[in-house]
Amino acid sequence: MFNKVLIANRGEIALRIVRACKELGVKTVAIFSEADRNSLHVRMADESYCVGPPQSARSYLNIPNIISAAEVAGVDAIHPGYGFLSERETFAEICASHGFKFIGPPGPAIALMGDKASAKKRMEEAGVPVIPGSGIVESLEDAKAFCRTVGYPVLIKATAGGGGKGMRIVGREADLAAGLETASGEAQAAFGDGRVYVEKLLVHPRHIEVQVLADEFGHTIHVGERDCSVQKPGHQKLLEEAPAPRLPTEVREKLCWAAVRATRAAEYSNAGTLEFLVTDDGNFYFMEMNTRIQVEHPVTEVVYGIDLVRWQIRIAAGERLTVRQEDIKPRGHAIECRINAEDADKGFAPAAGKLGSVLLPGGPGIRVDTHIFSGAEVPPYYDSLLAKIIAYDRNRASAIARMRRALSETEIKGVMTTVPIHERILDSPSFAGANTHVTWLREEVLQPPAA
Ligand code: MV4
Repeated sequence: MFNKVLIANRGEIALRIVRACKELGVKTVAIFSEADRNSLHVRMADESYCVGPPQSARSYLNIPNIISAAEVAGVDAIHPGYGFLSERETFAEICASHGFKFIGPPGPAIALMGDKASAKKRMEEAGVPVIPGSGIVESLEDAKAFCRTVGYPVLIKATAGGGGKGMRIVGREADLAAGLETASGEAQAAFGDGRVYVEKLLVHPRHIEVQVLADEFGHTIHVGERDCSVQKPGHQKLLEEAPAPRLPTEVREKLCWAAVRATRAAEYSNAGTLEFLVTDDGNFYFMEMNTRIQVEHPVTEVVYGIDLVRWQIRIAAGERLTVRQEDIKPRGHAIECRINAEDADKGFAPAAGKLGSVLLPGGPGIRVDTHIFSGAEVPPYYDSLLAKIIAYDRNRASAIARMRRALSETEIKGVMTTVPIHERILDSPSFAGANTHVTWLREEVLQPPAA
């Protein structure tokens, strides 16, 4: 086991990793920007180093300063958390070349999954369903021929895009040429790469992802699935739950095994998540693989009774994954609400400022992962996540009731937060009926249909 680990992150995930290290008897080194000098992860770590000014590019993305801190502190390993450098292959390689174990997958696996085209190709080779696509469009005639085979509506995507950027729906052949022109122009402007491809448009799919864990000896398991369909416009998750409701058992089993096959095909180790689009006809399609721990990992932890962050550290330290697939059985239901410093009534515009009184929920079946406290500064430089409230109970209806109770107890003065929109979501009959999908929030809650 490592003697000392540097956490190359901030906020709630940095605190989460510090806690996992402490429970393993591992010393912790925090890094912080000048804006985070009084942050909780700095206070909780055994040592801390300032790595630069508030701007991420000059601090949390400043590889030379982070590596220097690791050298000075004499750490054995570096945990990247999520965001920042967590999926940057070069960072993983630089850690290794400086003798620090990167707590995550091998660099080549990060690179393979970071390139959407290579990821999709590897999935097809592993027999994992992918969305039927045209491949890079070389001519209008080719595109027309593809669309005739799959039928309209179709979705044009930019190969350099991601997170929904550069997507355009085309409903009929007469609009295809203009759609391709516009999408390619926008992609060239946004990404410097105008290549586009066409896919069959999946109508109202759900975003369901599968957690996987693999040690460095080839032992790979899945740890069930999470439904992350409740997303803000702009493809940012707002609420996640496990297990995925309204998912037929045979679809769940096929989905999870496809994820294990895909992980094995990627020569992967450590924690990872495979994201799928799932349609009501029981089909599912690989979307992408995230080669990091995710924000929403706690809903999996509470339902399966497994500590994913601790396993990340143990796997990186060369331990065998002693959890067997047959031991993985979900108990109850968990929902996570992301409490962001954002105003949902103003397009989720981020808020910043000094917090006033902070009163966070507790009681049976409530976990709160957060770095905030009364009087804490919420800087404008980073993502707006303040806290994750995870409500766990024996079934979904009880978990919803428990989460509503927890939200009613939550007080965060000083900035607008997403507590009110979560209360609206949980009050929604279609949420209670698990009738959500990836555009549900925008279509049913933010812009509800005229009564
Ligand atoms: C799709 C789709 C429907 N059909 N592809 C958006 C982000 C990117 N990861 C892929 N996305 C989608 N691709 C086809 N062929 C619907 C979406 C989509 C979406 C996917 C996941 C989570 C949220 C989403 C919100 C809107 C659209």
